[in-house]
Amino acid sequence: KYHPNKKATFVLAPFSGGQGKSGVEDGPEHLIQAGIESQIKELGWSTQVSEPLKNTNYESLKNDDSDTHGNCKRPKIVGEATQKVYEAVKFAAEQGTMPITLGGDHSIAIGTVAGVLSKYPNAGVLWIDAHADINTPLTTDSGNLHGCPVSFLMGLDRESYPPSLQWVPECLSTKKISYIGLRDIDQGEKKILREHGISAFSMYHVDKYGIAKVVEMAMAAVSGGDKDCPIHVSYDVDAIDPQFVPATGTPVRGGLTLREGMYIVEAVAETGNLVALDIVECNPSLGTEDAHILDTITAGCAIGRCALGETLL
Ligand code: Z70
Ligand code: MN
Ligand code: MN
Ligand code: MN
Repeated sequence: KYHPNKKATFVLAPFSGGQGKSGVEDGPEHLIQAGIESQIKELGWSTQVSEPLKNTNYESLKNDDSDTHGNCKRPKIVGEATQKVYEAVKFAAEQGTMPITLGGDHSIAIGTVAGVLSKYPNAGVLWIDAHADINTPLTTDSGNLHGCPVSFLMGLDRESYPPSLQWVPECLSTKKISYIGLRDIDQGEKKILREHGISAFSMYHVDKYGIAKVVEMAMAAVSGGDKDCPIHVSYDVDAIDPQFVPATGTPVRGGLTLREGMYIVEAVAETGNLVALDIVECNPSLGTEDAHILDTITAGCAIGRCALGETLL
């Protein structure tokens, strides 16, 4: 529906400043090396590559201990990098292409979601993750900004934002997001989810209803009755169980099977309403053997292919 011409833009976001572990900045290169772009071309898409963080030096700036604001770690580089990703995703969407952003840690979704919503203001967001990533600068214990992107997009606790993130538009309504795969949520986050009545399907719901029903309910929740509602999928690979996706910063046992993880994006692809995809938190440095890295990267590629229609007949 939204992409009859099948044009996609790979937005590379090799950024790790939203959390402490290095290596996640190598995710985009590994996914490209593994052939994600050529695989999607084989599905009939034409592709281009955008590198908004090229010639930046965030990995060395990561060691600047003075870059803090309250409890938040590295707000300056997160603010700068996400703004660059925002411009690139916005431009790709305005050109009528599907932005496929390869992370990097999940803080970059501040840029991707804001960019997509500037082109499609009524888009719904499916946040596929073991974590809710909805801490605010006031609730975060870790200070890691990859645990906070959703709250910045919603403008929660706005008065607490570091100056470098005040550019973020308050663009995401609490009614336009639904989570799938949750199983590791902080107390402060639970309170936010409850108080705002945010749609969320944990692993408990996946077991109770099955993945097909959960995806149907999540899409209905963000679409508000509009069968043509554009959908942005922000996919943290740690939603999938670490037995399939071990090389990620915060593995949590009891996750989605690889097939359940693929089904989610297959079902979105089937609607024709997908307008953007993020694949984040692949960290090749955290594989303790080569098979861990291969499994993780090939799962990332599979998510991309399924979202762009591989398994539709
Ligand atoms: C925790 C925090 C998180 C990913 C960890 C964890 C957040 N709620 N997200 N790994 N991908 O630090 O705020
Ligand atoms: Mn590196
Ligand atoms: Mn996560
Ligand atoms: Mn995440």
